[in-house]
Amino acid sequence: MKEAVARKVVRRKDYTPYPWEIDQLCLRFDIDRRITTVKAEIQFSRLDQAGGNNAIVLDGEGLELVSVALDGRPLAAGEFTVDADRLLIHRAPAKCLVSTEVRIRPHENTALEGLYPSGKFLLTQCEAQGFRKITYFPDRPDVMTRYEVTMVAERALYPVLLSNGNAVGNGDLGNGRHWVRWVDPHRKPSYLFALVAGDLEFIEDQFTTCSGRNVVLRVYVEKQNLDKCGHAMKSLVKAMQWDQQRFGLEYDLDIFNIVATDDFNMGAMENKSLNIFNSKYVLAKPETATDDDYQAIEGVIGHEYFHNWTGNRVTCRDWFQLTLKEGLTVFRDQEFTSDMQSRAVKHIRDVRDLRSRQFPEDAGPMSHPIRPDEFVAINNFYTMTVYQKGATIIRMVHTLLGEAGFQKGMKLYFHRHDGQAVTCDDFLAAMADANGVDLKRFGRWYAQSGTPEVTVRSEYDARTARYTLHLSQRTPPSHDQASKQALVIPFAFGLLTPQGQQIPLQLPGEPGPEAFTRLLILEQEQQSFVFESVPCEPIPSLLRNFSAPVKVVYDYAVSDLAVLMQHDPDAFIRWEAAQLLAQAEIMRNRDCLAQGVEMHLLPQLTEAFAALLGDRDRDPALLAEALMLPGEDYLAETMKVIDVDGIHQARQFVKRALVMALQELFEHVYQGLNQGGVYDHGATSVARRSLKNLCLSYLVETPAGVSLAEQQLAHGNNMTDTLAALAALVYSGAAAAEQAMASFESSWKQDPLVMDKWFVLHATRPGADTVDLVAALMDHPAFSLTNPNKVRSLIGAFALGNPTGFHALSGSGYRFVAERVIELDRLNPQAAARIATAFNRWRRYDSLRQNLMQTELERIAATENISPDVAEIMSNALGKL
Ligand code: 7MF
Ligand code: ZN
Repeated sequence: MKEAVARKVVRRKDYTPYPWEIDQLCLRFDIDRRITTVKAEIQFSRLDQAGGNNAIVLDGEGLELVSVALDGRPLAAGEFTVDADRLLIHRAPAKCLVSTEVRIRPHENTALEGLYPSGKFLLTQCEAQGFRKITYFPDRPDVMTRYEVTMVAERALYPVLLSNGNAVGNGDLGNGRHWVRWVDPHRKPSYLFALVAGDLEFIEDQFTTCSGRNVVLRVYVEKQNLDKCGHAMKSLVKAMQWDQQRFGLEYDLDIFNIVATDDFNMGAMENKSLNIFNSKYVLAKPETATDDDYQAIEGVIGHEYFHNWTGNRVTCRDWFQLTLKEGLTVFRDQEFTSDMQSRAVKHIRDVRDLRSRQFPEDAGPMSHPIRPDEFVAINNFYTMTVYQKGATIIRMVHTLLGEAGFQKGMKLYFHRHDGQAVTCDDFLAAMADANGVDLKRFGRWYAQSGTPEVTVRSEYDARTARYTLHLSQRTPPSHDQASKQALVIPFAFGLLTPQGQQIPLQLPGEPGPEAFTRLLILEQEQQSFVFESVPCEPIPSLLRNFSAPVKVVYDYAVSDLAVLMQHDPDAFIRWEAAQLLAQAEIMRNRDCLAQGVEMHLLPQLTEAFAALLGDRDRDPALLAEALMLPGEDYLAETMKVIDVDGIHQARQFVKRALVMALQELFEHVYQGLNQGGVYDHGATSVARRSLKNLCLSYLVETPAGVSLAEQQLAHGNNMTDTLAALAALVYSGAAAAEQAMASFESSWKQDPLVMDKWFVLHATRPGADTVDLVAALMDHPAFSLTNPNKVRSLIGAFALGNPTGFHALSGSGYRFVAERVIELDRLNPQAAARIATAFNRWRRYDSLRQNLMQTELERIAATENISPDVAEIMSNALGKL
C-alpha cells in the first residue's frame, strides 16, 4: 500500500507553470439529476511561443467523454488519449479552440465534490480539485480565465439557475425547459467556479459601496428556511462595510449571492459572487440557534466575503500556498469578529482552539509547516495548521509592523498582484518592501513545522535594581523534519510588583522607561534582556496577548498566578493565569489518583475562583472563559503517556469540589444573571448568558443545580439557554437527562441543525458505554451516513470529542470508529479521512491502547480500494516515527 501512495506524492519543488494561457471558457450545462451533459469550449494560446504543435493536458475524473474537437474538427482515436485522470490532446497549434462534451451523473455523487444533489437541488463544490469532476480542464489555481456559463434545465424542477458573475440572458425553450446565461467579467481559477440549480427562494437586500456601486445581495435557501436568513444578511452587510473601513477594500460586482445547503463537506466556499454555505453557517433564529451559532455565522460569512480580495482577486499559485489565502483570510475574519464583538474573548477562544487542536496536530504524524512540502490528497491539508497557525503567523507580521505598516503592506500586495496567482513569498516580499524591513528570517515560520518552546529564566539583583530575563527557544523534532532552526518570536512582556502594580520597563541605554509592555524579539537560540530601575523582585508577565504560537516553559509560583489573574493589564494573561491554576490543581489530583492517594482540593484555586465570581467589574464573558476548566484534550497534551481516565476523573473531581466549596457564590451569580425578560442577542446579553450558563455547568453537580437546569429547560425561550441546560444535565449524569433528551428530540426532530446538537450531546457523554448508544443512533431517522453534518455530529464528535468513550479500554470505541471510517470512505473519502485522524496520536497512549489502535489502523490501511485520502492518513500514522 505504501508504494501505491508514494507514487502519487505531489511536491512543492516540482512546480512548473502551465504552458498555455486560456483566454476564455464557455460552458453549457444541460442539467438533469441523473445525467447532466457538459459542453466546454476552451480558447488556448501557447505561452512560450515555441511554435509548431504541442500537447495539451487537461485534468478530468469520472467523466464520460462523448466527443472532443480541435478548432471545430472532431478528433479521431489516435489524436488524443483519455485515462482515469487526464485527457491528452497530442498535437495542437499555438492558438486553438478545444471543444469537449462529457456526461456526468450528479445523483451518484456522494463525495460532495464536483456537481452533486442536495435535497431537491443541484450544486457544485470545486475547491480544491472538484472542477475536474465536471469537465476536462487544467484544474489548477494558476490557470485563470473568464467564464461564460449557459445552463439549461426543466423550469418546474429548476426554476433558479445560478452561476458566477452577472446574469446576461435567459429564455424559454418551449418544451418545459428554460435557459440562463452568466458571464463573470473577472478571470478566476477553476476552483472558484460554482453552479446552483433548483427550487430555492431568497431574501434580498442591497449595499452601496464607498464608490457608489449598488450591489444586490441575496440569500437563497429552501422555502422552509426563509425565516432564518436575517442574521446572515445582516452579517454580510457588516462584513462589506468593515472591509471598506478597515482594509479599504470594495466589492467588485453588482450582485452577491449566498446559497445554503444541508449537504456540504466543510463550512462554506468563496466561489466568485456565489458563495455556498453549509446551512449551519446561515440559518438562525433564537429558538433554534445558540449565541455561539450567531457568532459563528457572522464570522464565516465574513470569512467567505473577505476571500473576494484575499483569495479571489489575488489567488494561490499552487495548493502548497493554501495558507496565502486561508491564513490571511482567517486573520481577517478574526479581526472582523474582534472589531464587532469582544477582542479579548475572541482571542482567548482562538488561543484555546489553537492549543487544543493545532498543537497536537503539529506534534503528531501529520505535522507539516503552514506551507507544506508535499501531499497525496490535498483535501487532507485543509488543516488547523494551514488555517489557524497560518492566521497566527499573519498576526505576528501585524504585531511586528503595526496596523499602519500592515495596511501599507496589504496595499502594495494588491497593487503588485491583483489578478495574479502568487506565493507566500510574494506576500512576505510586499509586506517587507512596503515597510523597508527584512522578513527573510521571519519567513522560516512558513517552512518549519512544530510548536517552539520558549524557556524562561530570570534573575533580580536588588542592589542594582536590575532584572534579567533569559529566553531560549527550541522546536522539538517532528515527524516531517528532524532538525529545526531558530525562529523570529515576537514576545510581549511585562512586569508586575508582588502587589500587582505595573512596572515601567527601561532597557539599558534608554533615558527612561518606555512602556509597561515591551515587545521583545527573540530570534537567536538564546537571548537575555536586562531591565533597569526595577524597584523590587517582580512577577514576569510572559507572552502577553499570546504574541506568538509557542509554548512558554516557566514554573510560576501559585501565588504569582493569583496576582497575575487579578491584576495583569492583559486579558489574555489574566485568563491564562486562571487556566494554569486550574490545570495545576487538576493534574495534581490526577497524580493523587495514580498514586492511590485521596483526591483533595487545595485552597488556592477555590480562593482564585471566589475572587473571579465576586468580580463585578469585569466583562462576564471574560469571567466565563477564565472559570471554564481546561479541556481534557489540552490536559492530555501535557502528559508523556496520556492517562485518559485519570484526567477525566481528576477534572470532574475538581469541578465538583469547586462547586461544593463555592455553591452559594455560583448560585448568587447565576440568579443575578437569570433575570429573564425579553431575549436579545446584543453583546451584553450574550456575555451575561455565557457566565450564567457557565455557573449552571458547575451547579448541576449539586441536587439544587439539577432543579435549576430543569427549570431553565422548562422556561427557556432561546436555544442558548435550552442547550446549556440540556448539556448540563447530560454531562452531569443526572437522572433527569434521559427524559430531557427525549422531549428535546420530540420537539425538534424536524429540524436537522437542532438535531445535530442532540447527536453531539449523545456522542460526547463521557463513559465507556457511550459507543453502544452512538452505534444505535446510526439507525435514528434523523441520521444519515451520506450527510457530513450528521457524520460530524455523531461519529466525529465521538471520535474526536469524547476521550473516555473513544479510548474505552475494551477497544470498542476504536473498533466502531474504524468500521465507520471504512464504510464512509466508500461514500465520502474527504469526510472519512477527517474522522480517521482520531487515531493520529496513538503512540501517546499506554501500550494496551497503542496495540488496540494499531490493529484498527492496520485494518483500515489494508482495506481494499481505500481512498488516497484515508491511505495518506494511515500511512503517516503507521509509517513514520
Ligand atoms: C472560517 O476556507 C474559517 C475556515 C475551503 C473550505 C472555508 O473558505 C474556506 C474554503 C475548510 C475548512 C475551514 C473553512 C473552509 C474550508 C473555514 C470556514 C470558515 N476556501 Br476545508
Ligand atoms: Zn477560507
